[in-house]
Amino acid sequence: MASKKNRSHKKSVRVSSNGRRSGEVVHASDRSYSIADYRLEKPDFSLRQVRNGDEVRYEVEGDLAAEVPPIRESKYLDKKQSVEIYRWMLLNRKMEAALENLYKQGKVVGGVYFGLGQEACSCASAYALKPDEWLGPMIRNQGSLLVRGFSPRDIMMQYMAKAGSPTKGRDASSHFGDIKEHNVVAPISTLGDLIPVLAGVALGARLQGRNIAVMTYIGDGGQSTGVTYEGINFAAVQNLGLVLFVENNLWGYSTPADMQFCVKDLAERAIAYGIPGIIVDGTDACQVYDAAHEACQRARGGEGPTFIEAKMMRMKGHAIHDAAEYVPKPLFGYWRKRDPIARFENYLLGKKWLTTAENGALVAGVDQQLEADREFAVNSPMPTPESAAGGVYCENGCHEIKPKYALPKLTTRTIIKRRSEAAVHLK
Ligand SMILES: Cc1ncc(C[n+]2csc(CCOP(=O)(O)OP(=O)(O)O)c2C)c(N)n1
Ligand SMILES: [Mg+2]
Repeated sequence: MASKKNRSHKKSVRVSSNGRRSGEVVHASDRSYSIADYRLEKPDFSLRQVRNGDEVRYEVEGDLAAEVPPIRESKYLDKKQSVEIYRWMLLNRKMEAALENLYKQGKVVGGVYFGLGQEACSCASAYALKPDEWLGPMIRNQGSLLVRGFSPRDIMMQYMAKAGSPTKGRDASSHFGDIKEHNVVAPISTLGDLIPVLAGVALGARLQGRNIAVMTYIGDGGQSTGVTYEGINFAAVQNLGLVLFVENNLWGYSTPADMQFCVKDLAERAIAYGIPGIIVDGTDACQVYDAAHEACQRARGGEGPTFIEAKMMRMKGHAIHDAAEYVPKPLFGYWRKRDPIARFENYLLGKKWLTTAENGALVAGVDQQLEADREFAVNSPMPTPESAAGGVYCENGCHEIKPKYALPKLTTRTIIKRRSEAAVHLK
């Protein structure tokens, strides 16, 4: 991985406060950073924009007939864990199918965003966190929310703006979290803004004497924002336990990744931050989990952030209103063959970690749970008009933020004392 070399490179060069280097000189030829790549195949195609008068369309070029690779054996997952992840992925997919139906029945207020094709990335990554660690999901990470303990019922009620939903009907989309039980920071729509927030959570935990892993996500489009750079850089220089999944699903709205950035792999950007970068096949739950687990372990050991690029394809439009007509059809065919759930299911059956009968029972259990949650959510009440006036200002001390792990090691008094000592020293 890139990190060790980067860090030793940092040590060998003295940099003065004005940025001038002194001492040992590092030649470009000495730089031998590398990015770990866990994939068993490297898709080889690119998109080209074709203009015909006012009409703009994309054409795909490359090898779309390649065989689907096997799932890469996990170094860490046992049978029970693997089956659990598989179940989360199924729940994720089937819950989104239920949401789509609810939308078509006119029961959803607002839009619906799907993570179709990205279930392995959401579920296997969040599965690597410990319960008292933190997650900041984005819109496609409903699977991560399920793994963190939100129920399909919570999510369905949220989309239908029901009184019992996490935001009590105030938001009809994914803007909810829970800082008390699930340790989930609500998604921030302004792309990239979650990254410094999660870095801040890791910093807060450190001030309380704990190195924890904090995980968040950004897309191939969103990673171009300035705050993405600021957030990762902050985490890097502060050595904070940020685990960042860059979900390269090949599209940001209707912009193909090929028109969003020029680097071959987004993970290469890790080199510029001086942190480890890893590439995984985002449709392979084992690769996603292994990379997430290793990054979490680094975070817990105080070794700083990790940048993980997960490659896959967004298998629907940006949201339910977008039919994704601009995506060349052969691309869907290619990625459908790499469906993360079907691949993982075949892997588990082939390994005899799941029998056909067990699989049938598991699928039926997921269907049953979803049907019960859907019924509950559909039949639960909308908020009363009067309730709109409540919950705006603090009514019961809920704004009080208590330390999660311990009291900060540095008290205000110590900081003031140190500052005044420093001031004396300067005089
Ligand atoms: C700073 C900022 N710019 C633009 C937007 C509008 N916007 C919302 S989602 C989106 C596309 C994001 O694409 P990507 O990051 O690849 O994520 P994906 O939708 O593929 O998961 C854009 C441009 C925004 N929310 N924030
Ligand atoms: Mg994208």
